Amino acid sequence: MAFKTGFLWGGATAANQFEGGYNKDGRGLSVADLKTGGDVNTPRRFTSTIEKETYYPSHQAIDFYDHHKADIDLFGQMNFNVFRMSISWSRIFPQGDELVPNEAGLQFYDTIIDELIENGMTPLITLSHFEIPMGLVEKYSGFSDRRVIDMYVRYAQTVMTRYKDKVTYWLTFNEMNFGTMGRGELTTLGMNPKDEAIYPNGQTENEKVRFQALHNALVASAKVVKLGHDINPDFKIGCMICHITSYPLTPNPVDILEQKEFDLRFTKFVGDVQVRGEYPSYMTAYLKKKDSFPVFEAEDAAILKAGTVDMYTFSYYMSVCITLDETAAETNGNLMGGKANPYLESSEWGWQIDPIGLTYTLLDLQDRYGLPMMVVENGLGFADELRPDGTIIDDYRIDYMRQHIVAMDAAVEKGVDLLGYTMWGPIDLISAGTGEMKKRYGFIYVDMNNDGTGSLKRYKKKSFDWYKQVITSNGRDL
Ligand code: P53
Repeated sequence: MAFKTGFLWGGATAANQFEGGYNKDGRGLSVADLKTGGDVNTPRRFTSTIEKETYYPSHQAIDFYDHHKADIDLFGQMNFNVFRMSISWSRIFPQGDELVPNEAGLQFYDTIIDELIENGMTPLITLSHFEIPMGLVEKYSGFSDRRVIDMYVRYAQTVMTRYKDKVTYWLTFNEMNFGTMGRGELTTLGMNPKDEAIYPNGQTENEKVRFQALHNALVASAKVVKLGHDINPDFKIGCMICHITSYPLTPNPVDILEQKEFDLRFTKFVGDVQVRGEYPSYMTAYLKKKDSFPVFEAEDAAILKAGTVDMYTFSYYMSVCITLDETAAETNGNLMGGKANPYLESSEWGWQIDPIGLTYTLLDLQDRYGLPMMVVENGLGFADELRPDGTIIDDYRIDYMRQHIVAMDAAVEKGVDLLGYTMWGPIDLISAGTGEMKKRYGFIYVDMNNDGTGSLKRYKKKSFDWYKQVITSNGRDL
């Protein structure tokens, strides 16, 4: 096994899927608080106000807000030395455009960060994980208004300064590359939800505005990287990309080219800007041709150049096949699209399980950027069964993770500089894609149903002790 000493092992979460306490301590509404529950067949809806009879999973989530001490203790029992979490922006700036932060919100994170450190974990903090204060959505249409850049910077400055001696690892935006599709526009960019009502299903009628908002968010991200380095030169600040690894379905050159374009435009573009500090020519040409190239203010090119990231982090769950053949089979229920790979099996949610694809991806990224990397999400969503005796036998999850850890090891042996691994959802939490509870990733089972009912009691799954052993042996004992 090749993992370096001090390799970071842990788990990853996001405030809106995990915390709950949505109206505690003066917290303002975030865009995530207006997304309804759903399931693999029922898409989540966004409602412009809170409907009385409707279930919104983020409000309670799994109530980490009231369980944090015991939950963090459990992570400590598995010997985590890193814990990825996001700060809920609207807990700190309830409307988003205040000049002074909400002290009670900050105190909540003071407690959490101290508990993590006491339990042996270094925090890895995402500043915006699929959410933005609703105040900024309503008043400014989110990042489509340039003024929101300064509000994001003020928020980042507040928390980076407060935690400068406690937190070293920061990510500016989660899976920002969703902004290139008609998907991330609401959750990450905070564009006016009315647009989503008019243009459902990610149609691209407002593509030009969306790419302007994405540009503004890229400028905001770069400003915060620079600012973070001024606050503490030891900070390690990363991009976070949803790495949908893709293969051409056939050796037909038209499929090869189609896959290349998908990979560049969706998977690589945002990371290219954040790592290299400028727009790649393939995207500039593509956007100009479609008249969607964003307006650059005079200082933007210099800001992007000055704010390049220290590390490349990404989520890796699956791979997809790309082809021009529209009749090719899809995998069931995969909200990502992409075609089925005859050599791979899929999860119940249509995500194709591909450990070798992780070795391939790490090599590809090492070759492209040469930066230290972290796999900050990976895991298997599964409808686990809680047996009457209180056990959960999740051998399938152990298998999935074992194979992906072997795949990371193979990449490290081939020269990849890998800093750590935070698997997704060490404790069961709300699914981002479907809003349901049934799609579980954790080592810790949470007794809760899709409609939010349940005791919220925590149970250790079989994988709990397995992961502990993996960490204790630094990835040797799998
Ligand atoms: P869920 C789609 C494809 C890949 C990653 O996803 C994705 C998504 C969004 O559904 O998001 C990341 O919960 C995201 C997490 C999310 C996790 O993957 O849909 O950063 O917030 O929970 C898993 O199964």
